[in-house]
Amino acid sequence: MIAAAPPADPDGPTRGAERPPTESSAAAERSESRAEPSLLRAAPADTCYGAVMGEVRPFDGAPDTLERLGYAVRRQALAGEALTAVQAAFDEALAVGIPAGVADALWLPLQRRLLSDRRVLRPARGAIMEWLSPLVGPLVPHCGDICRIAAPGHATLPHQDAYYGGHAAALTVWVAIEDIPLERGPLVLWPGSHRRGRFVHGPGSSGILSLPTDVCWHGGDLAAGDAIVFLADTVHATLPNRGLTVRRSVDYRFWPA
Ligand SMILES: O=C(O)CCC(=O)C(=O)O
Repeated sequence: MIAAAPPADPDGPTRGAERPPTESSAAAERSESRAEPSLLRAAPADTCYGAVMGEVRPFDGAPDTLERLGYAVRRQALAGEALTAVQAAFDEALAVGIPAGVADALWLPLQRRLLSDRRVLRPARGAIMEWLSPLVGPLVPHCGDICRIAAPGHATLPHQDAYYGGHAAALTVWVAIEDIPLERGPLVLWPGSHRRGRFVHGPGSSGILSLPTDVCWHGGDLAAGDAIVFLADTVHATLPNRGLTVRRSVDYRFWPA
């Protein structure tokens, strides 16, 4: 099995986000993450590529594909000061160290601490809503926004956000906070999957139990600030991060107002 992160955890801990880790707090976080393995799960890097089977074809870049394909891409949805502010907040959070891989003891505690870090999430939300509202109508922020650091070797398994408590009408917006070429594990989506009903998901964050092996995914290299909006029933996943360092992204959830 490949590593998977749950797509939405509104209760993601922010506790301790501003306190420097001590040896005892690091030990406590290590045992906490052992106690709740479903928050994030890692698998050996050599099992990567098992989750996203089939081929990955380039995104359809038209602005109006949300209804038809279940997703739409907006290049440079985040730019300038908003992007710089998010990048700076990530840098600050990662000042304690950058996890080298899924087996690095630093990764899960750091990801847990960052999960819903408002310093990272807040600067970009307005810019994202400015782009999205003309496309889909008025929106209100929904719970479950997440700051992600995907360690080398990590991939998120195919799933539908609606399964994890999201309402079918909710929208997710996933934003690359740095350049994320295919080998660094960007988001990929199964176009049209939002019309195939709800798939059976496994326990925890194990994702969809059974997918056709010939799914044609849509994906591609992303640049810092590129955003993808998708419906709660659109099946999505990430490719494994085969890079040498963490990949940074944020994802937001919205309701139609
Ligand atoms: O970034 C990831 O690893 C997964 C993102 C995801 O599944 C989501 O935003 O719903």
